[in-house]
Amino acid sequence: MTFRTRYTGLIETYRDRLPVSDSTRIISLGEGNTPLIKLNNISELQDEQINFYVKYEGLNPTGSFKDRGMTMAVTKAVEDGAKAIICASTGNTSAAAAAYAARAGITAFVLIPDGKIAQGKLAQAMMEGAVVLQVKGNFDDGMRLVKEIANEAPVTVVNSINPYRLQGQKTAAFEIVEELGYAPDFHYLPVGNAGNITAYWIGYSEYACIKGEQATAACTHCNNVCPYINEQIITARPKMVGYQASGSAPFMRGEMIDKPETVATAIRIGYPQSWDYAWIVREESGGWFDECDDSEILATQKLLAEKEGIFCEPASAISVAGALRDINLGKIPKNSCVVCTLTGHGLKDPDTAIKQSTAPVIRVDAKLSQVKSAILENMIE
Ligand code: AN7
Repeated sequence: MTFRTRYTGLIETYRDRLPVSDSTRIISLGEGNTPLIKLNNISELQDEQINFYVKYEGLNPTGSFKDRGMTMAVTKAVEDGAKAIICASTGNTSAAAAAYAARAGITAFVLIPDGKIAQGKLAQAMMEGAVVLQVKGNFDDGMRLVKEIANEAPVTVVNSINPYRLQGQKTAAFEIVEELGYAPDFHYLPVGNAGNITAYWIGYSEYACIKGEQATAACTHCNNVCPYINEQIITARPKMVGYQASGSAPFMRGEMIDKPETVATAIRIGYPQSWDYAWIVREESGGWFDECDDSEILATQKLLAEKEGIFCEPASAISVAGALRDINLGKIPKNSCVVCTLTGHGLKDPDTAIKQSTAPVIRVDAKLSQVKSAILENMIE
């Protein structure tokens, strides 16, 4: 019997492609290495013969893709001697920041929008010992304050304007390529600040890069010339497709918006921090931006749970909602390979899930006869 090597996180796995040295103390919770699940049961996909996968990032240690960026950002903050980190967050970044700060033994300050953060995320930040500041305003107000306070207090910002975040997050693209053996034709993501779509593009571009050439104009890590590359692993990169919630869709409006609204609170963002990068990604990849309304988001969240047993949070479902719509519209050629990132776990937001569940919970007396009749009445033919 050969035993498997213990998986110790994405920095160890990709250390030759990340800005760490042999003496760096790595702050990790075993993030990354998430499953790429092929969807089988959704009928559109069978009809159109699409090879359709979801990258289930909800299975990271704190339940979202933010862990990939946070292991890197907190590792570097600690290496640089930081005693405290700070972020504004719609919820998932704060949960990840709190966890990795706890792991490192430093303080996390998190600014969250008033009343618009899913319960699971708040519970995480509180349990993990973050100092939670509930700002009377939205994410964009919090982000503005974080940028201002960084000049006034000894705190390291770990929002995705911290370039180490995107370096950690690019590893999701590496994992996909390594499992498929090639890059997908299309990659769909929810877009809030547009950090993640940029990070995936950097990842795919590094794997497609020839030594000494510019990987992508979005690559800030190594002055656009990546020193780590000695092998071109893929020759084609995907078209990157970013979906926004209709009430929070600055990329569709072509300008920042002041009062973003959506049930998908994770992406309730009007001033995306990676605005310029995201346009570069669209341009270089030949992809596009589009939007879905809240009812489409929730219907797809439910579809994924009911048909495939995959429970993601509302913001994550928008990637699949968009891809299914584009497939129905004939935008995706037959036999294409499509990957959608499911950015966060459904357990993050139990309230929204329960509110939209139509199936009644059947109350019974603790009697065999009642359980039996409930079963017989509800058997699916
Ligand atoms: C589940 O936590 O911005 O486009 O403060 O939590 O990289 O911003 C969360 C973003 C998608 C959007 N899906 O990613 C935060 C925060 C989920 C998210 C996004 C977020 P970006």
